[in-house]
Amino acid sequence: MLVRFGVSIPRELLERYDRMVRAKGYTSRSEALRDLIRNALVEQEWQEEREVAGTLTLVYDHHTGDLPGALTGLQHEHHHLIVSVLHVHLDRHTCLEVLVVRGKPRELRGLADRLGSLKGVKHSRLTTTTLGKDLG
Ligand code: NI
Repeated sequence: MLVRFGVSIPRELLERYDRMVRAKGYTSRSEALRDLIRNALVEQEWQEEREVAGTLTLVYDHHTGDLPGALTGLQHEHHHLIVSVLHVHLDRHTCLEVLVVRGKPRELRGLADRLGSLKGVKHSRLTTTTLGKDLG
């Protein structure tokens, strides 16, 4: 069920908002506002330690020491947080791995920090998203 409500907003702020709405290709202010609200709610889920989902992307050199063994060991240790793993060989030395993760934000951030700080990991990024409950 949709509900309408009025919003008071400074004119200049609304003009900037409308430009952003057009630039992003939204068909209406409302649709863009719904997405802004959902983003804020997902951010709150991560602050409130609710169960969330995410992806952890790692780019690493698999010839560095026993990095592949260390990564595998840590992933087994945290198997309850890892739903799926995609591995791509980017070139002769470099791997890209995407882990789909699910759990409490503190645990997922901890896992991301441990994997991302291993020697030979060139870049890591945790993308924070949601299990999608209660977002309309
Ligand atoms: Ni590889």
